[in-house]
Amino acid sequence: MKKIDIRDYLTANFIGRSIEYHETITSTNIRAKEIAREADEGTVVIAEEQTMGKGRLGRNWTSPKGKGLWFSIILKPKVKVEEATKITLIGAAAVYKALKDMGIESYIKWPNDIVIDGKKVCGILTEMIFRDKGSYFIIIGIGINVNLDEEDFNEDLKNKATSLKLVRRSEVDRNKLFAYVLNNFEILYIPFKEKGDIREAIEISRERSILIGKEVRIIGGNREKTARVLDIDNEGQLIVKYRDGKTEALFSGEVSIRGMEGYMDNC
Ligand code: BT5
Repeated sequence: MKKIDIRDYLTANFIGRSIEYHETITSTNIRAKEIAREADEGTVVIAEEQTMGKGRLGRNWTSPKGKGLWFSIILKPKVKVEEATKITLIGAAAVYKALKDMGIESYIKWPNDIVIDGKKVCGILTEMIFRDKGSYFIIIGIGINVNLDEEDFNEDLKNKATSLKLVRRSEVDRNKLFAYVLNNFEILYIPFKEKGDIREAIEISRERSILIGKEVRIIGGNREKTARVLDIDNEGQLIVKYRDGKTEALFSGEVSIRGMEGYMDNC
């Protein structure tokens, strides 16, 4: 199996300039948290395989060996902590743009999924580490199903997940895609790091949204409600309208969005 080598493609100045590579690891997010304090901003931890890959809210992330891109970026922005959660949208927009650079069209399912043919091909997990005096680091973990085969997905995932290889019917160059994600991430991240400006990522998330205009189920805590998705606002919140006519702006941390029948059946 070829080790990750992105020297030919990386144009970013600080994102991905330092990479910690592992054959196997529990979770790149866990490892990134361990080294965040000493690491330079933009340091990336990547692994061929994760044995305890993490999704949001304690869920699992399937990460078979050598077939995906499972990595975490360490970030140290100076913006207010309330702004920091929006970084997930920068990750989503960067993956969308990188796939486009590879000639692959995709959609963004707010706040943290990339979707092709109605199935999830990438998930993003943003975590924060709080330090003294209100300072913090961010770990943005990105998992992309690059060359996974049908048999890499268990029964539960088969109808809601796919890989680039399954969509394209041929292998996709992991090195190129990895570098393209890092390059695009840096371009979108710089205005955010400097002035909290996330407009371009929001615009992309809106333009490529698979949710806007759809009827969805909103799952949060023990509640499940049906609503129509109206928009993504300039703060990166999802604006929904319930059947009783009330509208609400949802923050990314609090909910999961599903199609009426399954993951994103009505797309
Ligand atoms: C996510 O959570 O989508 C965040 C996934 C983040 C993974 C990266 S890999 C590098 C870094 N290190 C980590 O440990 N994590 C990050 P969520 O929205 O909660 O979705 C999780 C759900 O997606 C699971 O409950 C499954 O239903 C589904 N799932 C699990 N593995 C999948 C895969 N490989 N492809 C598509 N769907 C998957």
